[in-house]
Amino acid sequence: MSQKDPNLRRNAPKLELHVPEPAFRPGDTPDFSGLNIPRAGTAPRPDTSAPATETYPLTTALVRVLGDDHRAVGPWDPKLDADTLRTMLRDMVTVRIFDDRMYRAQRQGKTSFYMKCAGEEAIAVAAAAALGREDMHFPTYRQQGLLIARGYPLTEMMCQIYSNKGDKLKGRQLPIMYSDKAHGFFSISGNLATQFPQAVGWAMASAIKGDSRIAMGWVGDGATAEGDFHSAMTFAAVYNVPVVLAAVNNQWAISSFSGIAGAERATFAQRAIGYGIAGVRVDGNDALAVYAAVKWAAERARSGHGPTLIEFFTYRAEGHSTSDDPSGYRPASEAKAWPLGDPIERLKAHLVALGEWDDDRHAAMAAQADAEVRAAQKESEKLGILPQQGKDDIESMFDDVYADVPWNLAEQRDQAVAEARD
Ligand SMILES: Cc1ncc(C[n+]2csc(CCOP(=O)(O)OP(=O)(O)O)c2C)c(N)n1
Ligand SMILES: [Mg+2]
Repeated sequence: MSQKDPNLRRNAPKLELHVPEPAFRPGDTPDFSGLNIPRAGTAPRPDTSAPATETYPLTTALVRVLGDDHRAVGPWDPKLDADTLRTMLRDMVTVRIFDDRMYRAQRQGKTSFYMKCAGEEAIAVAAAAALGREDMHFPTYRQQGLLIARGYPLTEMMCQIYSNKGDKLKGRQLPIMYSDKAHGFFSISGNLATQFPQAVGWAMASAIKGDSRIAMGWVGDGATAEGDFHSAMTFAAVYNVPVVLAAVNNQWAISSFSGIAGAERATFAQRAIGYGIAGVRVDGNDALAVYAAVKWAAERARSGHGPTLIEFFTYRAEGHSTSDDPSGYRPASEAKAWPLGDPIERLKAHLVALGEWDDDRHAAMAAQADAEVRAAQKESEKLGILPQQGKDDIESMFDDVYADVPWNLAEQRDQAVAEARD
């Protein structure tokens, strides 16, 4: 810039940008003592018909039900019976075992890819329990708990992961990108945040048809920075759409920390208020709080009081996927230092405190879940694993795309089949 440039104001302070940096990097000792964690039972529970603006205090608070003594406390206590709590615990344990086995299957070369939800099991499992079976989820890749809690066969999930002969999606989707309409599980899209406008659109259609089913859309903290998040929030507010919108804030988007998506400035739940939408911030490692918040938002949606944005505050305890190594960008001890604990241990301790559970019953339940997962794995592996995938049915790549295969694709197909034969 030349000194004669009239835009150069020599005495004015230089403009600067702020580039967010996570508090801890590899080698640092993570310290979460500065984190504001309100006591369980202290967040108010407004009526489900309350105006959206009245939920503002809930967007900076943290809805927590399970206290340090493992008892349920406060107005958000959903007062679930012991059988429901045990079912949620079993589903969460199954998710974790399933994740561990599929992670290992990837390391053994049986599949190309897998994604765990370690530390986040309570969110999908309790949300599945709180919503009706007929309601529709628009999930991301970290809500496998929805399918498991809805009783979707584990073998079907594994066949999809192995892209084998039992894969209903015929290898057309990345492993773990399930789809099953009958279980209210919309096809997972790898394009982040598409889940929000799709859930809003589906819920609008449900209302237009005079139906009573609602939708629940899911995104991560990183995905809230996508344009789709904002256009969906606008549509949801304008048409008072019967939808529950979940932002799972596990604080990481692969190697980017949540500050890059705006978390240093405001909570993700706070954004709701700017759109005129109800917002709630929830301890995502507290299965009872997750259940209560989803139930509240669903009731609000069903009774014509519109959408809710729920931020589930949690921590991604392991890598983003099998392709990721988090030790390159955060301290290895960070997950252990995370103060909101392990959602499975917390729900287990609650049941024990109620006198409805003990270590022996827990071990027996976990052993049974493990046996179910192993049996499903054996069954699905009979239908093929990655190294066995040959070129023998290469022509199937062209199926189910066009009703009448265009001549140029038919030509390519025949050429590919001929080459595979050689
Ligand atoms: C539109 C789009 N941009 C980028 C990506 C690549 N990508 C896949 S997952 C991911 C991180 C998402 O983080 P977050 O939304 O916090 O969800 P989390 O993985 O933590 O559950 C990114 C950047 C993508 N799939 N789609
Ligand atoms: Mg994230």
